[in-house]
Amino acid sequence: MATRTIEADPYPWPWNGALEPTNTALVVIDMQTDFCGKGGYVDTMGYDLSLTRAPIAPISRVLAAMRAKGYAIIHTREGHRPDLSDLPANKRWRSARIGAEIGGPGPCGRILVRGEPGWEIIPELAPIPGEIVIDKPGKGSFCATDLELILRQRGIANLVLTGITTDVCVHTTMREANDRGFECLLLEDCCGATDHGNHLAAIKMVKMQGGVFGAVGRADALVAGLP
Ligand code: C5J
Repeated sequence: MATRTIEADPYPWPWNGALEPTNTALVVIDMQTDFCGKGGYVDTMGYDLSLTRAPIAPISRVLAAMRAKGYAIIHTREGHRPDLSDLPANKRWRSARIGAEIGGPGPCGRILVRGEPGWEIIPELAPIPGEIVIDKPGKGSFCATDLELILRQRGIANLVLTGITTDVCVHTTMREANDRGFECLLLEDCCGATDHGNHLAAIKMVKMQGGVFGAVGRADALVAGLP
């Protein structure tokens, strides 16, 4: 089998050169209005939306390239049931303390509640028919979801990770995936955090110890190297 890798740091990715449309998925994490749109959760907390909106254009390019080549595309959405039965009391309390109570009313409907306008994936990156959408109550995409089952059924070994926020949901997902044996590539320009220093620190953490959670690449290198 031909060896195919993508330019990445600290090693050409994936580790074994086994990059194929059939064994690799793109994961687009939480590109919802609540995290990058006016009136959403992150905006209500007072963070700079330009930081979480910066990855929209690079993700669009990666999405188009991977769709065209037949790769599996997986979108995730963080959110809770309307009755809030899956919302831990401490998560609700912390969000209330900062003035953006999960489940409470906001300009985009009830904050981080499934079915509300703020919870929807932004139109620029909306899933198309046939793509997988994972609804998750937490930060990681594997906790309380069927993501692992779906990946194993499809024979997916490699995950390209994009989305927001770098230091929270993207990092938690990368750590969960890495511990399960998936080979992860985080695209740094396809991620963003509510604090730029945290974004940079999260990228640096991946690259420690020879790639402790996988490797870090960029959208253009991925698109250029995709088989
Ligand atoms: C956060 C996320 N930051 N999608 N969620 O609460 O990273």
